[in-house]
Amino acid sequence: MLDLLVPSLTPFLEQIEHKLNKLFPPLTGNTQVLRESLRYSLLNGGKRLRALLCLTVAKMLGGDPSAALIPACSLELIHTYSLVHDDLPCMDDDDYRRGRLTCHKVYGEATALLTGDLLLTRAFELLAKAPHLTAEQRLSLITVLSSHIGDRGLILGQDLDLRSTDHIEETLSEIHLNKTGALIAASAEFGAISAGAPPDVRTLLNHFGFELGLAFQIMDDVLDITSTEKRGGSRYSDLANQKTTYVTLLGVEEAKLKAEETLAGALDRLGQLDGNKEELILLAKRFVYRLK
Ligand code: GRG
Repeated sequence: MLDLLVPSLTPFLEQIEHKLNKLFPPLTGNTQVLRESLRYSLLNGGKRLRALLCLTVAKMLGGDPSAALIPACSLELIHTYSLVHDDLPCMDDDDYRRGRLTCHKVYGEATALLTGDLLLTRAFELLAKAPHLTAEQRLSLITVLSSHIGDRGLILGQDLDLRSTDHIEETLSEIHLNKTGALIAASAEFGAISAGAPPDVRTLLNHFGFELGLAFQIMDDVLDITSTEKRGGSRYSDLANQKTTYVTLLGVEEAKLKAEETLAGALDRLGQLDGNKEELILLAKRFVYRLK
């Protein structure tokens, strides 16, 4: 198997988990149920790829790692919000996520809806109050995140996915770039903003993130068919839902090639940056090949 060990990954993962736990400790009283459902959804073994991407980019650009930690955590809140809502009966109607029952299966639909809303709201609150950053950086983070999850990003992607009736590659890549790529692009740009990088570097990392997100999603389609491991939902879930995927369009081998070419395109962009990019390159590969 690929040897893609990233030295900073374990300490970063520990910092992310520790901070998320500290931000959302167990509560009693009238917020108890909501807090339990939030903790159930957020603190349950996600790979934290978006947060890791933010921290790795910030490190690569020479930023203060403590400045990037809250932005990194806010990305995991948004990602979890999208998963909780995506699993609802009115969306993908999934019973399992990260190997256990989905939020609505445990807490009911209304609480799951509110849990997603809460994660979304608290993510922006965290950014508004993020320490070690200037007011301008906080505003940039909020602007980037809102534009990448709204109707020019994640929410648009989900809507296109729910509505799409044609089965062509162009539609599929538009869905993936918005639904998956936008938050990954925001994650890479978050690292750049936290490190105080100039606009051209932010833009380059944003484009890198979109392409990485597309590679990640194409590989997701491949792994849905080929993985022996039980992943987020269930194996063959795309097939069972009769969804158009890169595999149904291109076949497994071509789709895998497409994911690898797209990843190579993303990595090529990094050639325009100074500094040591090794850890970011390894993380991007781990991202696409879903290594823990
Ligand atoms: C409902 C507002 C709303 C948006 C839904 C992003 C999205 C749009 C839904 C999420 C479901 C989904 C299948 C997204 C595609 C991206 C993907 C493969 C997510 C899983 O990401 P991982 O592998 O998950 O990083 P972990 O569990 O490791 O965090």
